[in-house]
Amino acid sequence: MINRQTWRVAAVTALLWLGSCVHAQQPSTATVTGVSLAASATVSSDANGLNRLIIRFRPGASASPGVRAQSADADPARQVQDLGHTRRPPANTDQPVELRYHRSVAPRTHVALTSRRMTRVELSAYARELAQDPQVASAEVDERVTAQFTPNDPDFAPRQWSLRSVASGAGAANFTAAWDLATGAGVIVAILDGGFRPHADLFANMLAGYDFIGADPDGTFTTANDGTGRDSDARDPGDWSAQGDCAASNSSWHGTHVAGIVAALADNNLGVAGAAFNARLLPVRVLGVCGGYVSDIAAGMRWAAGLPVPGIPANTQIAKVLNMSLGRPGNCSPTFQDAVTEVRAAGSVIVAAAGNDSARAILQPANCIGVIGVTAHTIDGDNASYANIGVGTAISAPGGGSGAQVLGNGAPIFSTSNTGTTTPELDSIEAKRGTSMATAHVSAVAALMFQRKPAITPDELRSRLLNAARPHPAGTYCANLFTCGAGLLDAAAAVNDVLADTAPVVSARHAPTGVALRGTTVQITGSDYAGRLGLGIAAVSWTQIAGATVTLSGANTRTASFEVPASGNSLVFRFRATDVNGQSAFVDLTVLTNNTPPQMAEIGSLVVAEGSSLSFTATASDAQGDTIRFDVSTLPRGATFDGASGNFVWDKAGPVGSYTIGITPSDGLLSGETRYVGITVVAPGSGGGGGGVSGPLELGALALLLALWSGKAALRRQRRIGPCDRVEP
Ligand SMILES: [Ca+2]
Ligand SMILES: [Ca+2]
Ligand SMILES: [Ca+2]
Repeated sequence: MINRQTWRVAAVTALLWLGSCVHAQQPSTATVTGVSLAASATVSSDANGLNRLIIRFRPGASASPGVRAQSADADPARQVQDLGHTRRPPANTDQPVELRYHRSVAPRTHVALTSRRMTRVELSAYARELAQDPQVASAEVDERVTAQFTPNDPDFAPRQWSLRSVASGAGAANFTAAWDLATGAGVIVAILDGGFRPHADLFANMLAGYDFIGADPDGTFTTANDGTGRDSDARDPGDWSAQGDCAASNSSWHGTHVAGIVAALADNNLGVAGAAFNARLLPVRVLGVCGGYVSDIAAGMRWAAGLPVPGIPANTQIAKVLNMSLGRPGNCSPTFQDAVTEVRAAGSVIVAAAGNDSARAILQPANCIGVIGVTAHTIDGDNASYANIGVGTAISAPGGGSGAQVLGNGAPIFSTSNTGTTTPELDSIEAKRGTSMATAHVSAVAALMFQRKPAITPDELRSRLLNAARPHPAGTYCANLFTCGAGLLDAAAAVNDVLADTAPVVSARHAPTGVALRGTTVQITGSDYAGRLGLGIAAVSWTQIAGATVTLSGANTRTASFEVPASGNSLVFRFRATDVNGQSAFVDLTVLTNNTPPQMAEIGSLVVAEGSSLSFTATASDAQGDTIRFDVSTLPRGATFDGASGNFVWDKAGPVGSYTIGITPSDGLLSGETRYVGITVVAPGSGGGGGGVSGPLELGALALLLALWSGKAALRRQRRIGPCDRVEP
């Protein structure tokens, strides 16, 4: 163990030593505090101003107009100086700036210094101006490269693929490159979840939170499981349950796991590294046994953001980021939407999980207007097999597991947990997979962004976060789907987007707000501003990207309008703003029409003889006539199910036994109630009907059991919100 750690320190030293060649740091001081040194060096050089540019001249470019050099022998000093005379910085023209040659990188590529130091914004603008010159192929700020911080936590290197660069997998979120710029310092992230354990790799980052779980309607504390109602103790007593309102399960320690992804202690030679390891965590306990209530969760959201909740002491440790790795099916409840709107108005952002039902509709509150809804992808960057996608998904982040298209190795997400199966026992590091885990990664990036720009608004953060996402990789499930969000989370790109501030910032609204009524006119309005270069927006546009086609009036202005069509459940429009430099950003706006989920017909219980074939077709109706798609769970081996037609085929049923499959209809926005189909495979000749299908009455007991189960599941969906993870088997 000691040998291994010694080797790790040596490796980090070597990396920083290499880095020191670039930015002249003493390796002896860089070894221990690599991250703070790298970050502070970047800040101080910015503060003093920047003056280095790399200019690549085109072949044949010459020092003097009219003289065409035939080789790369043009005098670079003269070439650079002349360029400086013809191209001036766009701003502050009253302060003359000279360009002078510094050194060469390649025959036509030279480092030039400006006579005056500039801010990053000014120098970037000047580089753009230089690049406009016909003699110049490219011009860029000569950026400082720093050694990338590698924490010494023993689980970091072997397990935490999601935090590393794409060299670790196309789905990695590139936190290591971001850590030289931000680590979440000074930012509070609220974890609305099951509470926390005082894990040794987590506790130092924990603030005193609050337990929002009140008594159950019958006056007991079954949900809370701590014998008390709302109080200042946000510790997690365990959420194990016997078969009851929900399926029997061991304690999940879900809140502790999610919190560790965001801000476990890093570089402490223990466990994992958090993605925003210098952020502080505010535990807001809202999930207990079998989940939690919308009312408690909404109260916890308000409290976390510093808004008053009657009967609860005011929270002075205001969270700028609310992590909500939880959800339930259905339209965003008015209670949730009100909380979301108020929290955003107070300046905090809300990140929520799309859900793990393999469905084509995302859960609430992820689907509430203003929430950053997060689906999950695998190490390969493919949408995870369990992850919900659908209208309202903003972005995808690492959740682990197998892919919908690319099976992959199933690599999970490791984080802080506990060994107890019921009550808490020992600290541990455990693997989970889910959109819960993906959500925590996005919350961490939001914390990094807040650190570098504390005044960033929820709209700007969303715009930059999505603008910085990497495209879904070719060949993955989401490659050509708009319902998977903007792309894959990229922490370094998002922080750099905040710092460079060159991309436009966009947001969009519709009026009237809420559900759009058929036949009425709805206005959609985009807001935009150019980055700090201040060169202005050149063009804006509205286009429709999904839903029944409408005619847009004013599509090339900020406010467009359309008439709500008679069919379809949602319309999605894209607002794009392009600045005079050609940089653009877009935001997708979803307008929901009054919609109800599809209703699937009961199929009941079926009996088939082993080796015979069994087939049936799921059918469902939708009040709006929406296209219905079916998602299936626990398909028996060898059986197939077509989600578009609802056709189930099992050519050679077997082996003998009982099987249950769940089928969930979706209209692309809302999922209907899951129907369970019981299939009993019997030995041939034992009364199974020789391959035929028996009626439900022949297996009355089984049908009754299934009905009870279905009823219990429906009860849970009505009452409770569940976490969005899957425990590693
Ligand atoms: Ca309590
Ligand atoms: Ca650690
Ligand atoms: Ca519908």
